This record gives sequence, C-alpha cells and structure tokens, in this order.
Amino acid sequence: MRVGISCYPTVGGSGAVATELGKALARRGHEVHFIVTDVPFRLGAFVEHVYIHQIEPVTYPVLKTPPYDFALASLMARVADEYQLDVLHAHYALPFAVCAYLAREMAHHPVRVVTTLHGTDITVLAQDQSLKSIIKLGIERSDAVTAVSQSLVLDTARLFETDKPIRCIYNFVDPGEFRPECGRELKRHFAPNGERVLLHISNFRPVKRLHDVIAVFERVVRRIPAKLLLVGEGPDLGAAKRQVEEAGLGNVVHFLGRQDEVAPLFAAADLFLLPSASESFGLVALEAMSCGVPVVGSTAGGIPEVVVHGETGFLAPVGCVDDMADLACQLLQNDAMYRAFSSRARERAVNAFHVDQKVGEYEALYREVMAAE
Ligand code: GMT
Repeated sequence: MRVGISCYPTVGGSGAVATELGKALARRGHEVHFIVTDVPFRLGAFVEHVYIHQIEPVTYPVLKTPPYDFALASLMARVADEYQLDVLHAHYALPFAVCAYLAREMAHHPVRVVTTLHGTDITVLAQDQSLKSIIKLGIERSDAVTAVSQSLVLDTARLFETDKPIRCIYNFVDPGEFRPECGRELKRHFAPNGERVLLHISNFRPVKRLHDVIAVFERVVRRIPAKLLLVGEGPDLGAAKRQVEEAGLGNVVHFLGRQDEVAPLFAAADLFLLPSASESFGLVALEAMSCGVPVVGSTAGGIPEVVVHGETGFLAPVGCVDDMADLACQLLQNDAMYRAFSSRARERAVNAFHVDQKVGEYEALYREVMAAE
C-alpha cells in the first residue's frame, strides 16, 4: 500500500506513534510518505520506502498569518496524486483530519482518509466552542476513525455527540527496543549506592501534574533512599524547579531536559510516575512497562486500560498523592511483590501492545477503507 502520514513531528506521544507506525509499515514493504513541517524526531537513520515531504511556509506581505493549514492540504493532495496514495492517515483531528478531507476533495487520485485521535484535540480543544464544529467535521468526514483507548472512544462520542463509528486501536511498543536490559549502566550512574530510581517523562504541561510527581517523590524519599529523574521541558519546568528547591530535594532530583533516546532511561528506573489529570492512553506508561518498570499513577482516562491496578502498577484518583506514595513504597519495599509486578508489566506490554499486532490492525483497517465503495 501507499500511505501518507501527517502528525506533529515534534516530541510527543502522537508524533512517536505516527512515526513508529510509518517505520513499521515501511519495514513490511509499504511505501510511506510523511507530510510534515519537520523531519519526525523518532525517524532516526534512513529507512527504505520512507519519503519525507516538508511543507514550505507561504509568506506574503498582505497575509497577516501564513496559511499553514491550506498549504498542508494542498501538499497532501499533490503527494496523493503524484504517488497515487491509497490512504492519508491523519494523527489528530485538528488540523490534520480537516486538511486530509480538503486534500481528498482536491486530489484527482481516489485517496481514503483515516484519522487517529490521540486525546488532546478531543479532551482539551473540544472545550473550545469555536473549534468544536471543525474538529467534528474532521472526524465525521474521515473514511475511518480510530482512537488510542476505549476511554477516548467514549469521550469523543460524548463530547461531539457523534455516532460516527470509532474503532479503538491501542498504542504499541517495540519490546526489542524498550527492554529491561538496556538501562543497567545508566542505573549505576544515577543510583551508585543502590537507591531506588523514580522516573517521570512528559512535556511538563499542567495536565501532567508535575507538582504531584514531586509531592509523591518527597513522601517516598522520606522512607526509602531514592532518586527522581525528570525528563522533558515545558511550561511547568520553572515551578517544578522551585518546588524541588523549597523541599530541599536538590541533591536527589535530576532535571535531564528533553531527551530523544529514552529507552535506556526507562530501563534505568524502578518505578514510573504518571499522576496526570487527563491522559488518553499514556504511551510513556507502556514504554516503562515494556522495560519491566511498574507504574504508579492516576486513574485518569485510558491509564487503567494500560496499567492494571494491583498487577503491573498501582493507580489512585487524580491528586491523591498520599495514596500514590504509600503504594509506591509498598512496591519498592517488598522484593517479591516488585519482581512479580515487573515481570507482569513486561509480559503485558509484549502480549497486549506489541508493535506487530497493532500495525497489523492498522493494515487491516486501510484495506477495509480501500475496499469500501
Ligand atoms: O501527552 C501529551 O501532552 C502529548 C500528546 C500528544 O499529542 O502527543 O499525547 C497524547 O497522545 C499520546 C499518543 O497517543 C497518548 O499516549 C497520550 O496519553 C495523549 N496525551 C493526553 O491525552 C494528555
């Protein structure tokens, strides 16, 4: 098949999923065309059958704002015609599904639009009435729509009052890349005296509740020698640094900034913290589990579909930092329990969220839409 993929190529779960999907499709012999603003961050070395088409920003003195979305739609249509694309796969309703819909109208070659919803466009942008109708248009005019969790399927139907069928295709992980063995050296570096390593990776937006990550750690480190690794950058970075300083935790909390290669960091950790206020899936939780790292987090959104409470981690209601800290300590202080959680976490990642399985589900969906009248 010939597939066009559009996504936010910068750091973030949706960009990671879209890029890994494209690479996996290319490895299976499909032709993949990324139609993007920048080269996707997870693309890595040259991959055969993968092509990149970058949008040229249109600037002209009378245009107060560059017409980015129209340039994207036009480029999608051009690529669809030139490379005879079978499918345009939009990762996010806004702007990508709407642009893909316009491209399908413009293109001469019959191309199908598949949209994957990742969460932010639904749970955050849908609150903005001025965008709600256009997001709904993107969803309803797609030939097929998927969401990354059952929770997001239900939220979308409820928030948009739409009866458009939405199929859940869970996010996935490559267990060959995210594996427990790849972090041993790094672990010795961060925890030379056998401290427990807690990890959080995100874009430090308020929805991630970075304040709770630090509050949980503060309670844990009072009882267990531990280190906290904070990976990422974003609007709450400054407040997090102040919180760490005020709590006198400067010597046990490490801010590592944005990192592109995260598998060794996951594998160096003993516990991953994800106390988000809203999370459609939590790809980072899955990547941690694949490295044999149990997760302590909140029950928000799709997290309980990934992390099984009492088996691969512990979950508590959003904001319950005392409970999260108690559960983290229970796990870290009981070796037999920890080992069982760690191996079940790895098993669940491999058996329920394997990249090959999920890419197969996307391939089947592409074939369905191509066969439909
Ligand atoms: O979490 C973010 O803020 C980034 C966002 C994105 O668009 O990349 O992540 C969303 O998509 C990921 C991939 O499907 C999911 O794993 C995240 O849970 C989801 N984030 C939210 O729902 C807040």
